[in-house]
Amino acid sequence: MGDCIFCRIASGEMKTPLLLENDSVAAFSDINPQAPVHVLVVPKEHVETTNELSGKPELVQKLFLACLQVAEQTGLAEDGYRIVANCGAKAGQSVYHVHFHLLGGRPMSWPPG
Ligand code: DGP
Repeated sequence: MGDCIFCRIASGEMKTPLLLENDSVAAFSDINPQAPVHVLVVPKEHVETTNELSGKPELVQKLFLACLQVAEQTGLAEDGYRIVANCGAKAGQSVYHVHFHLLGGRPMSWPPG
């Protein structure tokens, strides 16, 4: 997917500091942070939405474990954090390359707007 911004970041084509990288997953800070720590965890392969993850359980595991690892790395694990995945237009997904938002460093209310 040549025009996908997250493909370009995850592949290293677009220079963005990565907080975590392995064979399948990359993590980097959100360009428009909604919390003191706001990291996006993405697969290296182009997958559009969480719907398409249903046939990829190993990738789901890797993505989730990467979220937990970044939570540890960034000091969020002890105080708490939120993991969010927006799927589709009604959820407000704006980049159609699966990503988990890892948010923390401030109190958060529930439910979200
Ligand atoms: P969502 O609404 O769930 O699709 O969130 C997409 C997020 O991606 C949004 O919080 C802003 C972030 N984002 C968009 N373009 C870029 C980019 O080029 N670099 C980084 N680091 N984040 C981006």
